[in-house]
Amino acid sequence: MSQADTGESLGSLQALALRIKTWGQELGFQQLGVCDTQLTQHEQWLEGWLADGFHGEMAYMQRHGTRRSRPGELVPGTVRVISVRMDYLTDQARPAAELLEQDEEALISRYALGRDYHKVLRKRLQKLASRIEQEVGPFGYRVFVDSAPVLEKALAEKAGLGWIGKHSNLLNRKAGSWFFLGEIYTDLPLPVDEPAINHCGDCIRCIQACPTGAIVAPYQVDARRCISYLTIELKGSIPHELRPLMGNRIYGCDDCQLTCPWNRFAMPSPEADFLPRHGLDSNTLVELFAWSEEEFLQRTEGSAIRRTGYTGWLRNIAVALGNVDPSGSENPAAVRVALESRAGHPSALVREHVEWALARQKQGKSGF
Ligand code: B12
Ligand code: SF4
Ligand code: SF4
Repeated sequence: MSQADTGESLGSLQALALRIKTWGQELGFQQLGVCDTQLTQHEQWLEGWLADGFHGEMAYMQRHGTRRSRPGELVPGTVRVISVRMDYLTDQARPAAELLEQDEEALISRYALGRDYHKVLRKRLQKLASRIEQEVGPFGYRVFVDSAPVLEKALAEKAGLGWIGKHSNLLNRKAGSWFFLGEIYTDLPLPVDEPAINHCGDCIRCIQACPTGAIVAPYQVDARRCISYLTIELKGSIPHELRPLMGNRIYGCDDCQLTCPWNRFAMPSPEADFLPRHGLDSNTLVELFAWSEEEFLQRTEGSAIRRTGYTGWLRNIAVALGNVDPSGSENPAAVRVALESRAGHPSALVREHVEWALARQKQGKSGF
């Protein structure tokens, strides 16, 4: 290839990268960046995290060996990753800070109030890939959102979308951290973007705010203590010592993000798909505990909440009901009656958590 050809193809790849950014915005992504596939340092951190057992029962985190940290091993031929961000914060939900103050209300993390993000992002990423294909012809690519062995935050940091904060989420000076990530692995040698710079400084607010002490060191989350893991990923019994610390958080947890100063700059998402469904931002624990399995399946259709399953859902709410302070409750009998109504549930997991919750309620004021 002559020098002129090389210059020309570089120029056209640069122009293509700019056009991809514009198409990304048109498809509803707030940001898009490109990085190479070199993740050596992150691979070491991932290995350390696994060696410490911080993944708990998430066997899928270690199942794929180095394919998670080496994009070219997962999809041969990959030389670049197009990383995207889609914001999910809504200003039409009851504020989490308000719900945290009211222990009889159910607190569902912000990301799970609306439609399952996997579906929303995957569809748009596929459209973006098809748009690129129209322009350049057939090319090698695969789209990912969360479900595959991909180090999404590390790639997004490299692609300039933000930095991995001490709570281990990706955050951005202009947008905070209330966003999802997705990627296109590709064989197009696009020009790469500048990695983002870390702006956590001396701040340790997220570490201090974590109710269960899950951020065991800056940038290191022991998932086994994280309420998000306990309420979503863990299939069995929730460790007794952590239950009282979970409060009314029944699906996921946002405390480390709620306290982060950079989230002052987060903007509400324009996506109607992420608006709260079925009043999930404003139900009492007693109301949700009364849902039958059919109601659960119907009201969580197309929602990420399905992941925890009906028994997981009841398990989580039982813990939260146990955590209602009877001396501060207007109707402590309603909490007890709700728990007793499930005391004979066919699932041993549910029964065990209900028993624990009833015992805690009986302790009365002294238990809180
Ligand atoms: C497993 C997982 C979890 C687990 C474990 C969390 C974790 N920190 O790993 C659990 C169930 C706890 C979880 C919870 C949540 N998750 Co999650 N989760 C994932 C998943 C599938 C993999 C993450 C991963 O690779 N972990 C492996 C470990 C090693 O990574 P890490 O802890 O982030 O550590 C990195 C850095 O901290 C750094 N590092 C590690 N040690 C050290 C040491 C030093 C000194 C330094 C400098 C750096 C450093 O390197 C590591 C590798 O990059 C991703 C999707 C994906 N495929 O990437 C979504 C993902 C990370 N989750 C997401 C979300 C939204 C959440 C929750 C906010 C949901 C909620 N509200 O409940 C919480 C946040 C909890 C938290 N503080 O992390 C989003 C995050 C978006 C964003 N803005 O960053 C993702 C990207 C999904 C998506 N597609 O949008 N999650
Ligand atoms: S999501 Fe909640 S429990 Fe998990 S690290 Fe953040 S504050 Fe701690
Ligand atoms: S709360 Fe502070 S330390 Fe934690 S991620 Fe935000 S800026 Fe970084």
